[in-house]
Amino acid sequence: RNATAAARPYNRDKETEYGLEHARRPVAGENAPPPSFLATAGTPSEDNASAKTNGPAAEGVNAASGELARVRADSSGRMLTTNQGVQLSNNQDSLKAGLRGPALLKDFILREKLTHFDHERIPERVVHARGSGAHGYFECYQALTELTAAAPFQEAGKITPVFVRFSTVAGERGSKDTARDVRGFAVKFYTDEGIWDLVGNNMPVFFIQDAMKFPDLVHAVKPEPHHAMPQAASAHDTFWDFVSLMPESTHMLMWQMSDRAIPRSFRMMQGFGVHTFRFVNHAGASVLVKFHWTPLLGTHSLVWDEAVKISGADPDFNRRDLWEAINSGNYPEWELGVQIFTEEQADAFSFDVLDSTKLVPEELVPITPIGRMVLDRNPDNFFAETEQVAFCAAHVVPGIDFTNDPLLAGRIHSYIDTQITRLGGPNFHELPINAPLAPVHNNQRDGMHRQAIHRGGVSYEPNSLAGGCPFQAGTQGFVSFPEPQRGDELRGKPEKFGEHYNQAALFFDSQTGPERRHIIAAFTFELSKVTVPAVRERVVSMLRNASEELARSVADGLGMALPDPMPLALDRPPAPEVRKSPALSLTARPGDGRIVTRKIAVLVADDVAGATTMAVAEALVAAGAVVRLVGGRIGPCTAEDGLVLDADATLENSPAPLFDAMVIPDGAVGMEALAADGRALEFVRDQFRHCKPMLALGAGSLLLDAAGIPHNARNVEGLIVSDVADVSASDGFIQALGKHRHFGRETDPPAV
Ligand code: HDE
Repeated sequence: RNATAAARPYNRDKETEYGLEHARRPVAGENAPPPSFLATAGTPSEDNASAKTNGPAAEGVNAASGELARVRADSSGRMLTTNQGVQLSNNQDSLKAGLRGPALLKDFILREKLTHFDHERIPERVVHARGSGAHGYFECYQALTELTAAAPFQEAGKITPVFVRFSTVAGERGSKDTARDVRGFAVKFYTDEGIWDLVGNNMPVFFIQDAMKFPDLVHAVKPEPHHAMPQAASAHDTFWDFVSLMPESTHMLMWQMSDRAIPRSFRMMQGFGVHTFRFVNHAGASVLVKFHWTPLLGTHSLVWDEAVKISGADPDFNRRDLWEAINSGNYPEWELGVQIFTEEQADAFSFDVLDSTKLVPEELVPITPIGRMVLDRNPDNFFAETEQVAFCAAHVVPGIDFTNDPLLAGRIHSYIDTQITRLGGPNFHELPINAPLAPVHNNQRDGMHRQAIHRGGVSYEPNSLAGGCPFQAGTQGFVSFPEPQRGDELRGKPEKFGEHYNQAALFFDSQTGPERRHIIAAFTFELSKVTVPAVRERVVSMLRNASEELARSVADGLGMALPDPMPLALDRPPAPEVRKSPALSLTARPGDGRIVTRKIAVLVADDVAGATTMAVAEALVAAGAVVRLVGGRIGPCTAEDGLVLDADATLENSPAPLFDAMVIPDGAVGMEALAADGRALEFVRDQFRHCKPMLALGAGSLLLDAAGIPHNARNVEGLIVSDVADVSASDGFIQALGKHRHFGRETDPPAV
C-alpha cells in the first residue's frame, strides 16, 4: 500500500514541500497500546500473589480486563484517511478552481473535516465539569459474603477493574484545579455482575438534605448569571446568601472552609460515599453502610495563599500531579473502609442516618478496611475516557442498595437524565468507557448512536418466538431490598433533620489549632467578598450556634459586631453522643512519612557549591522525591568547583508554590547573585510563608538573610540551616519533609 501511495500524483504543484519523503513519519510503536493491566508486573492476579492478601487472586473470579483494546485507534505507520477510510493525497490545500480561484463545494474532504471540527465540543457537566481520570483495580481483602452479595467482595484477592474521576464542582471545564471547593471522587467498578458506581466526594457530608434544593444550591454557587462571575469560586454574594438561609448547610460549610477544600493532590485526599447505603447478603438480610476511601500517602492540603498562586502558575496542578505519578509508576492507592451498623443502632443515634448533612462519628461506629484501590494506568484519550465517562448514583449491583435518603433519591434520577443531554442520547452506556464487562441483553432498541446490532425479530418479553429469551434471572438478578414503608404522602422533614449545629461544632472542635485558624481565615476571606452586610451577619449568626470562638473571630476579622445567634429550628435539640473526634482532623492520617513523589526545588546559579548540592539532590532522589534544579534561566550553570549544574526549571516558569520543599545550596558568590534576584527572594519567602520544609546549606543562609527570614534562633520549625554543607544535612530535611508542613512557624498576618 505504501508503495502505491507514494507513486500516486498526490499534489503536482507542491511535490517537494509536502511529498511523502519530507513528511514526518511516525516512529513505529510510538503509540503502542499499553499492556492490559492484568499483565502489568506487580499487579495482583491469578498468577501473581498480592502482599495484601498473602496469596494470588482466586481463580476464575476476576472480572476480565483489556476490553478497551478493541476500540483503541493507533495511527503509527498509517496513511491519513477520511472518516470513510478513503486515503488523502493532500491534507494542506482545499480543492479550488485554479490556484487563485474559489474553493469548490464538491470538496467533500474539506467539508467532512470542517463539519467534524464544528461539532467537536459536547456540553460540559452541569456540575463537576473540571475533572481528571485514571484506570486501576480494586482488590478485596477478605470475603464479605455474610454482609453483601456484591461481586467485588465475594473472595479474598478478587480483582475488579475501576475507572476513577476526580473533579472540582463549581468551575467550568477549563477552570483551575486549586479552587476552594469540594472534590468529586467517583469510582466506576466494572464488576462481573454489572457496573457499580460509587459517586462520592472528598467530604463525608453535603450542603442540603433534600434533592429539591440541589438546583438552587448550584445556581447560587455557580458564576452569577448576569455577568458570569466569579469563576470557580464560592466567595460571592449569591452563594453566601443561599447558605445563610439554609442553616442545614453549616456542617458542610465547615468542611468546605477547611483545608480539605484545597487538597495538595488527588492522591492525598479521602473519599466518601456520603449517603447511608445498604449491603444486602445472599439471604436478603441487610445492614447499613457508609463508604470511606483513605489514601496511603496520607491526607495533605495546600494553604490558601499557595492555592491562589498555583492557580496562576499551573492551573492543571492536581491533574498534572495525578498524571505524572501514574506515569512514573508511583501508583496512588486508597484503602476502602466501611462503617457497618444496623437499623436499630441507627434509630438510637441523636441524628438521622438518612440526613446527608450528618456523618457517623468513628467513635460510634469504627471503620473496617475491606480492600484497596490502585490507579495504575492513565487514560489513552482524555475525551474518550475522562470526558465521556458517565457516572450514575443509580448504578448498583446485587448486594448494594439504597436507603430513603431524600438527597439520594434525586441523584438516582439526575445522573442518567443529564447524560442524555451531555452525551447526546440514551445509548451512552455503549461508549467503551461506560460499557459493562458483564454482557448486556434486553429489549431496549434503537435511539441515537446505537452501536449494538441486535439480531432476530423479537424485541419484547414475554415471547415464545425467541424461546422466551432473554429471560428474567429471578433471585440471581437484582432484587430490591423489601424495605417496609408506612406513612402519608407529604412534603416535609423528619424531626432530627431539624438539628443543624451539633456536628458542625464537632468538626470545628476536633480540628488542630492551625486547622481552626485556617477555617476562621477562610470564612473571613469569603465573607469579605460578600457585598451585602446582612448576608455576612446572617452567616456569622449561624456560626454562633456551632462555635463561639469561630463566630467571634470571623466577626472580628470582618470588623463587625457579633450578631445574635440564629434561632434554632428545634426547641429541644438532641444532645450529641460525641463532642470530639480526632479522626476528623487532616493530621489523623499523616501517611507513612515517606517522601515519594514530593517535588523539591534545588536553587542553582553560577558559583554555588557543585558537589555538595548534587550529593543532596541525589540523596533526595534516592528517597523517591522528584528534584528539579531551578535557576534564573534553564541550561547549564558552572558551580564554584567547576561542576556543571543543568537547570531544568526557572524561577519564573516554576515558582515556589509548585514545590513541596526547597534546598538552598552553599557557595557565597552564587548566593550573592541569587540574593540580587527578586524572584529568588520571592521564592524563598513563599516557601517560608507556606510552612514548607527548607534546607539551607552553609552560605545558603545568606539568601535567607536577604529575604528577611528569621533563622538565627535555629529552632524555626521545618527550616534546617546547616553549617555543615554536606549530604548528612539531608537526613533531617527528609524527616521534616515526611511531616509535610510546619505550621508551628505560621503567623497571622504572615511575618514574611
Ligand atoms: Fe452529583 N451530579 N448531584 N453529587 N456528582 C453530577 O452528573 C446531583 C451529589 C457527584 O466525575 C451530575 O454526570 C444531584 C452528592 C460527583 O463525572 C448531575 C444531587 C455527591 C459528580 C449530578 C447531587 C455528588 C457528580 C453532573 C443532589 C457526593 C461527578 C454531571 C440531589 C456523594 C461525576 C453528571 C463525574 C455529578 C446531580 C449531589 C457527587 C447533574 C441532583 C451528595 C463526584 O447529574
